[in-house]
Amino acid sequence: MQARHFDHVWTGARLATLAAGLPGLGIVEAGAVAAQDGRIAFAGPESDLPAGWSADLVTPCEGRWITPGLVDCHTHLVYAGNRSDEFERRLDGVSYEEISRAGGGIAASVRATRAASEDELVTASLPRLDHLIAEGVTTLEIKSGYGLDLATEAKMLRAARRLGVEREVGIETTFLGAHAMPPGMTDREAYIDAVCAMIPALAAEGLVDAVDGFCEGIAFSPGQMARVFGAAQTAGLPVKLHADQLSNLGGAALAARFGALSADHLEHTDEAGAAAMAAAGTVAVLLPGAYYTLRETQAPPVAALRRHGVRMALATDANPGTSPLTSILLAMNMGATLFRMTVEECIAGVTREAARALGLADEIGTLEPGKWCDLAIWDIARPADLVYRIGFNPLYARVKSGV
Ligand code: DI6
Ligand code: FE
Repeated sequence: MQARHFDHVWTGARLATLAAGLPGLGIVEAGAVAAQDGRIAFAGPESDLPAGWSADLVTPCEGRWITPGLVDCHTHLVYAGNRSDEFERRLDGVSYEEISRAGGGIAASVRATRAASEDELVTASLPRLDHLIAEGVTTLEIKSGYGLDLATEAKMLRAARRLGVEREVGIETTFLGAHAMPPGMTDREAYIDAVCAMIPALAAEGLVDAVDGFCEGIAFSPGQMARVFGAAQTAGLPVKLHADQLSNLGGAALAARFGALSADHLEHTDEAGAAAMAAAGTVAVLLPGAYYTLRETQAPPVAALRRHGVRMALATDANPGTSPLTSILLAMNMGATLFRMTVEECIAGVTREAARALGLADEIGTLEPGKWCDLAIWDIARPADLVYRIGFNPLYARVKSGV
């Protein structure tokens, strides 16, 4: 029998596989990973590699740790303009709502994003993307929502897709037309009609992987979001929701009712919401960057989510207003320190569970044969170092689809 030949093998590594069948992080000491045609062909104890194996390329890892490539499953990475002036005004005591009423906030980003060309959006977003990539991110989700008209939403989504061509990174796009009311428009139901009409148009262009909305007193009601979700389902698209961030409108339960991939934020979600999410298999995406920036005091109900067996992911929510955060490592630290998530939950939250939140659980998020060979290789003593340190990046190497 011919000995097995691989494209690339990483040897002498310690693996946090996150594999479903293994307890905790699925740790394998003295491990190896083998890639073939961009996918993982083997991940496990080096001694279990097939006898007589060979490879085009062998990389000795010298005891370094390998995790699945990190997944940032909730970002608003594509936008134009700069709102650090609003940050300064908030430090002077002006509230987010007052800034919003004076034409700032989301409306300021909408003006700048409408005025930018697609090329300018790509150029403005690349440094943010590069920061995530430098921390081992191999897949991220990017939302629209700073256009609020068909042409600009399409431009944002095209720019997001192009980022995945400019860099070796997987991009999932989400249409967030129901983010805020467009400047100058006051009839919410009429705008929701327009959002519902945008969905098939954008989907026909292949620009949309999922549909999201902001369900909140200052944004859209559960009834309005249900209409958007109905249009998404008609177009065959999965949904997700900014739910219960500032108040409890039953957003988590609404998301669960539509079989949402995820419900995100959840600071004000109650026991019934957690139970509904568990029953629907909807992932809880926790966003400590926004909680921190807004200096919120009510943390999401992590204990209830655990009790009900809801899967928890963590993400940056990178956006120019409430979470100017482009560090997934800092999001992990905040998940632990602010939300009391465990090290295991934080690491699973940016790998296996983040993949699940994107509907990609069969493709990425763990070190298991058949999945894309997306790896982050770390100069760390223990996995906890990824969560514990603040402002330090121990990434040694990053691999996307075996390269
Ligand atoms: N929730 C938020 O907090 C942000 N968007 C959302 O849906 C606000 C984004 C911004 O201020 O630009
Ligand atoms: Fe968000």
